[in-house]
Amino acid sequence: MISTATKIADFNFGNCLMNAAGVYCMTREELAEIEASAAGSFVTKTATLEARTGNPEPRYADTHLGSINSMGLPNKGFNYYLDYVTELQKQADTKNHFLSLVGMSQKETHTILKQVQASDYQGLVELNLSCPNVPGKPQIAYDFETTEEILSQVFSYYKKPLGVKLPPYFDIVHFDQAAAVFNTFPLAFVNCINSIGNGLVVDDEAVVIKPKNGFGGIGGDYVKPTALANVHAFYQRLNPSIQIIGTGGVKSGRDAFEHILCGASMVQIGTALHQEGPAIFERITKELKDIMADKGYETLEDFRGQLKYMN
Ligand code: RRO
Repeated sequence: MISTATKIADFNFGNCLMNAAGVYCMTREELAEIEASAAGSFVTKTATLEARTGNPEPRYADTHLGSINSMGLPNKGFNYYLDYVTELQKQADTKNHFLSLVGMSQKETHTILKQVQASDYQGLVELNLSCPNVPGKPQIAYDFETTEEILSQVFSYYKKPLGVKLPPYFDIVHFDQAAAVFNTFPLAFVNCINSIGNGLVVDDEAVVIKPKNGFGGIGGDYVKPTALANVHAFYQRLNPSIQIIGTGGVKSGRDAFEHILCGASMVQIGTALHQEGPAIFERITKELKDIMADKGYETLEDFRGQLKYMN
């Protein structure tokens, strides 16, 4: 029997595939569609203390090789999502879930996380340190000092399982520096990668999204090599207790296989899910199982992190 089951911290998942935050996760209706699909879990849209409308439309565009977005953190406020995952948690046959959160300031991040700590929710939290699209707010995880400060404060009161969503890094020294920071905290996971921030797509003579004069986060085929590099760089550097979630450029079983080979314990799908809908989970699960069967692998542990180098 070939299985794509996996585990993050103490949470079991029947399948390693799920949505990436931002896609199919803004409303309960969308989340319920992922819950009912072959996905092993869902993550909610990154939520702030208060609801936000986000940036002006059009703010997402599909392109030949992927997507560009500058959504600007639209969400229904963290209580909307906290209530939903807490409600689901009470159901007997429920999956385990991820609640994605960040404040519009450090103070707000702590206000939110203190409320989650005090709540009945016992599931996983993903702290988004990498939103590229809020004008005037840099991606937190590119500033290692601030990242360290936030995480030190968070772990002084937050005792439930928590991971971080990271932006892509592009330099070996930055992989080393980032991993050194993350290794000092009891993180359950890091999720690599968020979209590649502030790309620009041009159609004829114009930008394709309205906010920020067309600048936005890039996803899809463009980002897979960067995503794999980040997954593997952190797999090589992080304490084994910190697991890796691989996100970026997954639209086939082969792409998911490569993320796992590079060290991912769970694999998220963003752009391709937006383009294909929740039926994608069944297709990619089958494709991944077919590859595993061809290679004689029965579980993800048989090949996770086993990327081969040249001598
Ligand atoms: O809402 C967004 O604009 C957004 C977020 Br919070 C994020 O983390 N990544 C992204 O590509 N878009």
